[in-house]
Parts: sequence; structure tokens; C-alpha cells
Amino acid sequence: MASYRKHLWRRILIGATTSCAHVGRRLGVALALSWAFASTSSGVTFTVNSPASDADAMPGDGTCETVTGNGICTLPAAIQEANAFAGFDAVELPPGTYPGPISVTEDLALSAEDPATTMISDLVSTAGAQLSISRISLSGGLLVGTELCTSLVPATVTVDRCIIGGDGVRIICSEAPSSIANSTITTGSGTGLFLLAASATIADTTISGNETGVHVDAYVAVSFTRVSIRNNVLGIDAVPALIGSMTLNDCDVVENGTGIHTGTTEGWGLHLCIDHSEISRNTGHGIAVGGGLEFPPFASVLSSVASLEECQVGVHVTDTRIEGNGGMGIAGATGLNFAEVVRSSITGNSSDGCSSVGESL
Ligand SMILES: [Ca+2]
Repeated sequence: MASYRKHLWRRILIGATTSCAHVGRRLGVALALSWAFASTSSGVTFTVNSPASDADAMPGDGTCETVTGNGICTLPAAIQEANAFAGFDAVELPPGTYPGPISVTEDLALSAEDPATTMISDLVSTAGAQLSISRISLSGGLLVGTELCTSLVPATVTVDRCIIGGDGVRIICSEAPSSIANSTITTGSGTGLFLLAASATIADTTISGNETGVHVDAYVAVSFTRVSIRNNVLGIDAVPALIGSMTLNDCDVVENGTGIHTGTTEGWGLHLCIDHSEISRNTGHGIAVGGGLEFPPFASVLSSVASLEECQVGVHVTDTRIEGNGGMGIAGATGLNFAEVVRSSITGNSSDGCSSVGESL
């Protein structure tokens, strides 16, 4: 793990660790470009008409059918055909339960009409392509990139109106931002959203009923807008072993064990900005800063790259309620070197207020 971090340092520093505002603008532009590309391409649409798992008779001939002439198009066959063609193809699913695993290797829009009636029963993954998924239940979860990360890969995902279970959403070493909107992520005993060396925007989404709602590590830039993170054993676990930025706007982090945990003793440089949100009724601390905010090696590097007027290293809380948590509102630890709380309420926590947050509060 140390080798890829060193290898990726320069590329990701530029792409993922400017100020929060700059990250948001960059993600917006990238997403707009990806949609423009999708809408203007002359891709092929394959319409699935069978829930079977049979393969395509002749992948790459442009016809999705499991036996030549039978007209039966399964999801595996449609994916084989779409993978055979460059460009942004589409696969459309009627209601039903479809087999996986599905491996997408060419840019693809995969869609159905309603996630309540259309499910893919095993893992959906993309390691080198843009994937758009809408209105589908993914009971096996979604993997973007590869589990063994040796370099950045050109894999991204746009998720809209999906219900995701299984192992949740894992985005690993992706060189462009992904997005998740209008969706629900519930894995039971797994991690809802796992980000490693990846950027993502999450909006209008619920991440609930997971062991860990969100886990981020190493060169992550992630923004949450109108996201509810609730009923997880741990709401957000931010382990920025090198560098990361996380913003929450109009979010709820409520009724978890610990709401937000940041850092490890060796961690460096998290930008955590929370605005117009609620970090309440967690049974542990609202925000627990377990180190991870010291920034000795890279402070000068970062300040030279980014304008950090809105989101500097440390915890920044504005217009937010941190109330009724079972532990402290904000619990600090050795290593916390900057916390700023503005126009916020930190009341009714059982160990009230802030601890060890230093002179900068
Ligand atoms: Ca074919």
C-alpha cells in the first residue's frame, strides 16, 4: 500500500486536494462533460428480454442473442455486446432479477425503470470504463476500479436512483470523480461507501444500516450534499493516511454509534468541513478526532498548491447542530491541531461540548 501511495502522490495532490469549493467546481464540470459525451455519442442500445444467464452466441456482431436467430437477449449477452464496442452504449433492463457478476469494460449506460422491480443479483464492476447506472437494485454491490490498486484506472461511475446492497459501493484508485445521487446504500454488516484514492460527489442519498457507513482512506476528495448517514455502527470513518478532503452540506449524521471518526495516529492532513448539518443522537461521540490532523510533512506543499480559504486542514463546523450524542460533541485527541466551530450548537451531549480541541477552537 505504501508504494502506490508514493506513486500516486503528485497526480492526486493536484486532482483531489485543493479547497473544498474548488473540488466541487471541478467535479461539476467533469460530470457535465461526461453527460454531454454520453448524449452525443452514437452508441448502440441493447434491450434485454430474458432473465436467463446465457452468453451471447457471437459477441461483437452487434446482435444480442444467445443462439443465432433466437432473439433472446440476456443481461450477460447484452454486456458482452456492449463491451465489444467502443463508445457509450446502453443496456436497458425490463423488470426482473438478473444474474451477475457483470463486468463492464467499455463505457456503458445501464438502466431500468424502477429499482423496486429490477435487480442485478451479483456484483457489478468496472475497471476501465465510465459506467452510468440508473433505477436498478444492485444486491451484490458495485466495484469501481480494482481491489488490488497498483495505479489509477480510468474507471468512474454515475449512480442515480439505485438501491445498493452487497458489499456496497467501492471506488478504488479512480482517476476521475464519480457521483452517487438519489440512492440508498444498505449492506448490513459491510461498508456502505468505501473510497480509496478516489473522488466522489454524493447527493440526496441515504447511507444506513451498515457496519461502517462511509470509509475513506488516502487521497480522497468527497462531498456530501443532502445525505443522511444514519443507523450505522460507525457513521463516517475518515482515515486520511496521507491527504483528503471531506465536505458535508445539509447532511444528517445521526443515530449511529460514533458519528464521524477521523484519523489515525499516523494520519496526516484531513480537511473536514461541515456546514448546515446535524451530527446528533449518535450513541458515541458526535465527532471523534483520533489524531490524523497533524500535517508536518506536507503543510508547505499543500499551502503552495491550493487556496484554502474555506476549508483548511482541520475540522471546520458552521451552522451545524451537534446535539444529544452519547459521548462528547467533538472529542479531540493527540494530534488535533485545528478545529473551528462557527454559529453552531454543541449541547446536550452526555459528555458535553468539546474536549482537547486546543486553543484554536
Ligand atoms: Ca451477438
